[in-house]
Amino acid sequence: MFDSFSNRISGIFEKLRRSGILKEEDVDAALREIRIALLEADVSLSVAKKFIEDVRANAVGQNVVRSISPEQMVTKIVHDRLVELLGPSESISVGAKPHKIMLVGLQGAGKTTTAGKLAKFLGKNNRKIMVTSTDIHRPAAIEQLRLLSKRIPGSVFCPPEGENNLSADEICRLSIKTAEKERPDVLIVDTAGRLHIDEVKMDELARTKEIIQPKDIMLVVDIMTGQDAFNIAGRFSESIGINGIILTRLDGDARGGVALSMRALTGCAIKFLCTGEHLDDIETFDAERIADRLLGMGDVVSLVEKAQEHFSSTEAAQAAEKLQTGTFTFDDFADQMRKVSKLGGIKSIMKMLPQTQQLENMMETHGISDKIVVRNLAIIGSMTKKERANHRILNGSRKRRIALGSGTTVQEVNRLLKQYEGTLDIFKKMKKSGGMAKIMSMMGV
Ligand SMILES: Nc1nc2c(ncn2[C@@H]2O[C@H](COP(=O)(O)OP(=O)(O)OP(=O)(O)O)[C@@H](O)[C@H]2O)c(=O)[nH]1
Ligand SMILES: [Mg+2]
Repeated sequence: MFDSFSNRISGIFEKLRRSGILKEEDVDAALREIRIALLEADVSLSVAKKFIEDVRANAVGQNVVRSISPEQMVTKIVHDRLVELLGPSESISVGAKPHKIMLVGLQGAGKTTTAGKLAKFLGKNNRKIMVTSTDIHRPAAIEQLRLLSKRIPGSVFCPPEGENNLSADEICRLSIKTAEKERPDVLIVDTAGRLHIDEVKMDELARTKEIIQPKDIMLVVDIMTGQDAFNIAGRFSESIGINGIILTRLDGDARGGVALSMRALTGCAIKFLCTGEHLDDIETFDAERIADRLLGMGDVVSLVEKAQEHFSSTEAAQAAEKLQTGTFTFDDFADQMRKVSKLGGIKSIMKMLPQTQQLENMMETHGISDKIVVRNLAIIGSMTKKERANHRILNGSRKRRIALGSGTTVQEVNRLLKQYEGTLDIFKKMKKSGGMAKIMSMMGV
């Protein structure tokens, strides 16, 4: 979502880098361009203006010295101001049992999906999670969340199956009663969405708030809403009070200005970012990290965090060792592909890395995409152990047998071979550029 903004900013810094000693007109020119980049990213005018003033004041105040590279200096100042603009990085700190969280927002903003994601996210460390939905308005809305919650082991769902005719208030009261019995660490309450903010909706939400007494009321906002997001936040804030915002659909092509302006315009902190439809597509809002991402430094930290959930450091060490010694087999390749899928797919990993465009082009050249991962796994599954250990023995007849066994074609088997070799190539290049080494070292390898 921040791609074009981030590319522009990197371009501006690149120019500064070439300019040697920092002169006032260089900074002025850079600031003008940053201002345009902010506006193009859909950041509101007042926020962009204030941002540039802050950066300028700081740049002047710092009395830039010749020994520091101008680009480093301005990057640092812009980075720090961005962190400030984005707001404090505070997600939810789970407090006294049960920590009650209520989700509100317009129709289709992603509340129910987010309730499932939050349940999974907060359910780590063996926390007991209870999930409830008061959405009696949309048919099957409660069922939608019940199905999501089934994927969170040990979670409790209210209302129980078969209790179909309860009012929103009754569901709230039943949830409180159930929570007293089940004693969950966290209770997540999903509510109904409406196309527009109206009195009836607000009344119902106010009653839900009254009965549940949530510690956190999170407004779920689709980033595609654009500038209107600020009005929505304002209205919900006035009517029932919110103390955090969760932005969804960051995987789309919205320009990101909403994320940049939200705190400044509403005074309300963003707590989570959602980046897809899967239960794992949620991350805590970390201003430092986003500022890094915006300034083209890549988001290695969040990649590492995600990776750590799926790879153990010994496994990573083994993979690195194999890649270095050239003994990375098809078995390892299949293993990596499965893990990449678990991490949210190739694209989501690429987004977090610096030099993404370059790497993406390489992936394209080598025909690597999430769609064919499944077919590739089938192809590898049809290979013998010997073939998996040494791809060089794959001759025409072996390829035909594998294609037949996996329900694919010889062309696809050939394509996989090319990809496999391409992957080795990419790893080699990443290693050279320091990217892989950095990731590996952060993973404790
Ligand atoms: N791409 C993408 N899709 C998302 C994201 N979050 C939710 N969705 C999708 O958006 C659609 C609506 O999501 P819901 O969670 O049902 O939205 P809701 O706010 O509960 O909707 P109502 O209950 O009708 O008000 C679903 O198809 C979700 O899969 C996200 O971060 N990225
Ligand atoms: Mg819903």
